[in-house]
Amino acid sequence: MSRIKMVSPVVKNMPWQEKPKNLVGAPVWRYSDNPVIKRNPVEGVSRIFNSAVIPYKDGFVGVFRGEQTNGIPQIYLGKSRDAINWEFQKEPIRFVNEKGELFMPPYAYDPRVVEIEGIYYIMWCQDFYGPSIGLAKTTDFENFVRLENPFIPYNRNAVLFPRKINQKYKMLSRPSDTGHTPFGDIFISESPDLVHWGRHRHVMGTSKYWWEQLKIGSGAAPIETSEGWLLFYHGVCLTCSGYVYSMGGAILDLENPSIVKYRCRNFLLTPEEWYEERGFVPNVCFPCATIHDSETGRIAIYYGAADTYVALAFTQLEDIVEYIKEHSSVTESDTEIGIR
Ligand code: BMA
Repeated sequence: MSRIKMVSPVVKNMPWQEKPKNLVGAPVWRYSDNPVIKRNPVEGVSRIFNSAVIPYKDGFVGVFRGEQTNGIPQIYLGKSRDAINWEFQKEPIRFVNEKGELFMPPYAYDPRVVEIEGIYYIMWCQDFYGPSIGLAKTTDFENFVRLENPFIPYNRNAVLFPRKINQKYKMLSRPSDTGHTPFGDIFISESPDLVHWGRHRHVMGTSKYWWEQLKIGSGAAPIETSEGWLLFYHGVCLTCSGYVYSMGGAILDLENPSIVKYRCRNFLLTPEEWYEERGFVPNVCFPCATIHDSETGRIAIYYGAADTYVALAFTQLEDIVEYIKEHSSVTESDTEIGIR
């Protein structure tokens, strides 16, 4: 019986493979048949990567970053029975405004999806006179209504918490610049209605550990556990041949998530396999979602690989929380409330 509890629904049909006996390092292991989404997955789309999935009815749905053959990313809907084999819609998701009129972002990438009180919210990065965060809601994955853009430019890597905290919606994000931002910390903002955002707080910045020394950004929606919010995020290192994206892990305070309780000084996953090291952008592991089961503590992590594929890795709640705690190194700027 696990001492650490996950506060979320039971997902009996989630994908899973047992931990390999010869695993070294962090307790995160790759799916043996990675990548789960390969090149040219849909007519007119050359690559799908950096995408998010969620249980829906008796299967799964996902919002996928589809790099169209004209080079412009849009978000595509996918459905699956097993969260491994996906069927994609042939056209990008058709977003409308609150009057029901077509309202497409000029481009859209790196989507996340979160359910709060029966409504599914999708967040992504889009042009709003510069890269910024787009937000939409759906209840049926057929009709997608855009809400106000939560933040002014420039911003990326937004993800909502899967429930209100002290009656407020909370969203992580990573302020940035117009291009391949060479800096960045994770912040949190709150809203009573998903329209008005404020009470911005700093959550965590880069660290002295080189794999995350350049910038970081939130990844999958935080998972509620008895130890705090378990966050998988990305950390970036600058090398003489470009950026390297790895996955890190932290645990945020449940009631006050701008406070970092534990933060793992080691990466949890770093580019090692051919599909992570080789592709449109080499050396990228970019987590955007998890599927997790509170009964078994199993966690499946979906991550973009080399800006070319979607790959899957697994971990187990107790193992990963213990590993993060054992290798935790937090600074004053992590553990303070985050306002100056
Ligand atoms: C970031 C984002 C991600 C991408 C990464 C590596 O700035 O644009 O979508 O995976 O760069 O190219």
